[in-house]
Amino acid sequence: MIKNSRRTRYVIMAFLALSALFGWLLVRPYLGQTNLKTLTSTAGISTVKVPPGFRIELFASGLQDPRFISFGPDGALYVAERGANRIVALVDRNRDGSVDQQTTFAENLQRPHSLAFYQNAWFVGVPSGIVRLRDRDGDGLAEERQVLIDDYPTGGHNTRTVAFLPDGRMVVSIGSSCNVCDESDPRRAAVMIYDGPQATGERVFARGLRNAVGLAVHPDTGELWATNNGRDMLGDDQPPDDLYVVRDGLDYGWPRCHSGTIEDPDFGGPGACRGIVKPVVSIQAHSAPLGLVFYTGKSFPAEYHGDLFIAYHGSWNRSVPTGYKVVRLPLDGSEPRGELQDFATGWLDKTTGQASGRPVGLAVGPDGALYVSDDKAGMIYRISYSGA
Ligand SMILES: [Ca+2]
Ligand SMILES: [Ca+2]
Repeated sequence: MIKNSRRTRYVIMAFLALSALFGWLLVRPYLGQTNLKTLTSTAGISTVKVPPGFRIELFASGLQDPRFISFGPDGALYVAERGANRIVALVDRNRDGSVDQQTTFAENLQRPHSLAFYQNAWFVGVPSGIVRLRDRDGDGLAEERQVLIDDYPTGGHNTRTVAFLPDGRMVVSIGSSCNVCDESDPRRAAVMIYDGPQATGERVFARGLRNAVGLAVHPDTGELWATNNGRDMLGDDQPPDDLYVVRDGLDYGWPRCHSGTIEDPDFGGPGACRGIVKPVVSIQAHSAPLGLVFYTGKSFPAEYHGDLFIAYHGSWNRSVPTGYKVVRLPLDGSEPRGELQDFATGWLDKTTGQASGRPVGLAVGPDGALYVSDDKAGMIYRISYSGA
């Protein structure tokens, strides 16, 4: 009797162990993928307004400090998930406007902020330099990792934004170490340039850019455009943040001159703005313009084609908060055709001064929609046009 019950117990235990093993084998391939559908909530976008005919929906949520975003040739949206020290790839398999597959492309990266795809590899900006990642066998995971640059000065503004010019030269923007000061390292408050994706031939491309977080190449002219965050502690409205075309060898003024015309009270003086580049447009001070993207899609109305979108992260030190929105600059080629205008607003509650989200990165999808990352809400939004 005792013997029989012991045998039964062994059989049950063996059965349970085998079941657990088979269950694990069945589930294992899916463990790297999260079904985000179950995590999504529309709470963060219920207050956001877009122009008539457009709609905004939640593409992804539950991300940790998502910064810049970029579509890969595989159609996945790659995200520099800074708070998780990784790059994730998001795929909308059933094309319903929200993610249903998330895979980790690369992890154990030190606070990645930017990423750019060039010649079959991703180039990622981290505070200390640039890392090159490549998925050699096409399984969605980067097994090849090369630290291209690892000697950038850290501290102060610590985002490093990487981009490629049409001729294959690599550029990286590096912000200042301080609000306003004389830098000892010429790589600070500058855009650096390299001969190509191997990061050789480092030199300063443009200087005097306090914190040019956003870089984008104009699709027709090949010019490098940048958003620049102006200095603080000169009041609510001075100096502006700016949008620039960044050209080789030019000086954009910081710390002596702001926005092409404003002499700094501490570092400026007569003649401080002589020879300093003027912005394409000036932006309300403390808006904190970050990501920018030229609209190269087809699904928005024709008047939007070739226009520029800019994400304003929003102010941290202004008496009345500003920013927290996505704006549009209508362009004819590279000439503004009008003023900056609001495109997506409502992350800032103007009565309480509280923000529900902070736009950071922008990307135009293969579907022509505009994708917006939000590092406060941990979300990515999709803005599409369906007709008025
Ligand atoms: Ca989907
Ligand atoms: Ca791989």
